[in-house]
Amino acid sequence: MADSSELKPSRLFALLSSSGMGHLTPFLRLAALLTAHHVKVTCRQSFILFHLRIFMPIQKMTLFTTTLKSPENHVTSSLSLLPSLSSPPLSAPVTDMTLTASVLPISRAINVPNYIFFTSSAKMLTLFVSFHTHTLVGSKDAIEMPTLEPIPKPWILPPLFQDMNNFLKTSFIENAKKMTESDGILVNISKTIEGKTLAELNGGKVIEGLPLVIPIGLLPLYGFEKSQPLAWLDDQATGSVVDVSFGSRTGMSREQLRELGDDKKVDREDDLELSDVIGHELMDSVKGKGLVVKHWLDQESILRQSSNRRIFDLLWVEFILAWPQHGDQKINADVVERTGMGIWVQSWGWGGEAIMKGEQIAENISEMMGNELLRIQEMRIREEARTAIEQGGSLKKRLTELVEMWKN
Ligand code: G50
Repeated sequence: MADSSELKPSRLFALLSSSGMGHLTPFLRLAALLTAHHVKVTCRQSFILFHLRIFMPIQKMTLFTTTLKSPENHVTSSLSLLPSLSSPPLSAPVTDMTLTASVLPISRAINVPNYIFFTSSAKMLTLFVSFHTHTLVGSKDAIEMPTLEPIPKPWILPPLFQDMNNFLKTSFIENAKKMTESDGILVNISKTIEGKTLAELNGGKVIEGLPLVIPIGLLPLYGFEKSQPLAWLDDQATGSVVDVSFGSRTGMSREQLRELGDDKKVDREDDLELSDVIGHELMDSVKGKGLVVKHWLDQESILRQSSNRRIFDLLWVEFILAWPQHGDQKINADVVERTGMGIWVQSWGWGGEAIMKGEQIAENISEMMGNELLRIQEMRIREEARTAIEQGGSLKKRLTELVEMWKN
């Protein structure tokens, strides 16, 4: 326990996330951990939705793209106001990688160090920071990385193959080039999971002049992340429940949900009835067998509650059957597979590219569940993450060091 003199926050950290649960969730987890260090943390998303509704044709874009296009208005104003308004004073903003080019000049102007939180894998970071030095033109099937294994072209986010009129591509390149000017890059990953890639990044092998890449993962869940228990789960037999999560952004096509016609993107059509999104047929067919839930569910609480009653210290499901939908997800799926946290069936392609039969999905799930090697590796990673967040563990130490550095 801290003595009372330490309880008054002495410093303020501003965490600025991009939109999308894949960004906001790790940011909130980091914020929750930092508050244990007797500092004040302010955490915001980089825009306010109802502001944007006035100016942007939001129905035609995903929230992620909308945010990419609007940082100047929102992020920068909140960041530049902080030092004059805040007490305690602002020590260091920690900002999302998608905001790098817009926030770094402000941090320089107000004379505070700026850390970037890269909310993806270290492997994706290697692609991100070095992409502008590679060419995608030509017949090669992969982009060669200086010392790492080449990254196959089909793994690269499709917008990066477009010309420079594509906004995601230009922002990707602009933000990546600015990374070298930041004071450090945090990644929600551990040395056990991506030690080699982290060493390459920090050894100057990927790109020169990159600041220190600091692994702060795997970040544990914060308390208020947990959702309400589902009564339905209590009645299911041991080992009989498969958790299928569609993520926060990409809706599965109707075909993929067995009958289904149009593509529906949940973040654009939140106001639709559940049966309109996934179809009456599916709703009927799961009756008595399964449960379809429209609202946000926390996987960890579901799994903790689910019939096999294993104790889950962290977010993880036992294994991940990765099915990348877009963006950085194929590169992350490769990390999942290589480290033995799960499997990735590459031939399934991006979400929506092909319709996968239920049997194929089931086959892969059973194969994964029966794989002893996966089980051993998964236990190793889980154990490492648990000791890292315990008192005196490596994650605690690393965060303490960081906070001390930021305070000085
Ligand atoms: C979230 C998302 C779609 C998407 C990505 C997401 C990325 C991340 C890489 O994170 O690809 C990225 C970094 C900086 C940038 C653009 C993209 O300016 O919903 O594609």
